[in-house]
Amino acid sequence: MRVFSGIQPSGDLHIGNYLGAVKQWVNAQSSDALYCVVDLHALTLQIDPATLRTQTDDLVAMLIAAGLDPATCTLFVQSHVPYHAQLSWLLECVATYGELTRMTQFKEKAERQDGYRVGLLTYPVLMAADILLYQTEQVPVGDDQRQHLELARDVAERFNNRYGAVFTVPVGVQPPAAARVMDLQEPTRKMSKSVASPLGTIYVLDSADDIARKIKKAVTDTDGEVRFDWEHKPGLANLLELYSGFSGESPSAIAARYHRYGDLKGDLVDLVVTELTPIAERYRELRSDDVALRQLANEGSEKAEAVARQTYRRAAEAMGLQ
Ligand code: AQP
Repeated sequence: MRVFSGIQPSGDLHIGNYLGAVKQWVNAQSSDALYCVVDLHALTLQIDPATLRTQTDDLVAMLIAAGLDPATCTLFVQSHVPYHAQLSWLLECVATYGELTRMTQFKEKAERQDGYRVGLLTYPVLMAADILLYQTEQVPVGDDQRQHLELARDVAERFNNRYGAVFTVPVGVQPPAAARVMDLQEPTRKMSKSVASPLGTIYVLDSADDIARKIKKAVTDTDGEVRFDWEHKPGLANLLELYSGFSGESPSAIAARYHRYGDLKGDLVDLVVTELTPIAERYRELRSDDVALRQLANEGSEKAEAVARQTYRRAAEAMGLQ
């Protein structure tokens, strides 16, 4: 089963990225799985060049620390493989303007800034290219990527109908729990790298004290009853989803074992700290050797490029490029 997914080096990894995406990637890793640090996507928002370079290294180290083994799967950096940008252009000539302006993330992000870049509008096409280049069957992603994935499927089908069967049509897969982790202070808003929310976001590299403080201050409600109910108790439901993401138990079964919010929060702190502490330790070791880290990423990029080249050539030829 060919698996592909990507993550932007646009800030520190938070537990939404970890549970929604990275933990699934670790579970699905095999010689047929490719995971990518999508640095081209990070250019859609303002980012200092030195920061982008550092954050790309940080993220490669973090993905390995979280459990990806570059000897098992292919771990690489998107801009090292030029076919992503090249296929993206071909697919921009298949996708429509109407499709892109309907993307919810585009509308939300464009609203937050004046003079947004064209890349903010077209980046779902680049994401389609990322996926389709590898003849991907499954894309493990968080729930926020559903709409973009639907676009990748539509573009693949349209291309295949118009020019001949070149692309595998991928399906998205979400984890059973924590597919959309919400901000701990505003549980109706997604936990996010690009929106600063110091108490609402738990980072994988947070200290045990910070994790405890953030979970203990997480917004809940005043009725005091522990039950899993997204509509009426979003703060508590978010904590139960997090608990489920870390423990594997279902949110309702967890809720049934607790009578007090404080007890649930205390146990959740222990679970999160126990899982994240070794990842942070391993990350610091890996990050202390830049040369080895870049070597690993370069090896991954070579493996990825060999696959991408074949698909790109087939797509270009099908469209009439010589
Ligand atoms: N809150 C979340 N809960 C579950 N999964 C999430 N993901 C992101 N946020 C959550 C998943 O993480 C993967 C990588 O995401 P990304 O780096 O491509 O960036 P993003 O979706 O743009 O997430 P950010 O950076 O945290 O937030 P925004 O959008 O505000 O910039 C994806 O699989 C994503 O689904």
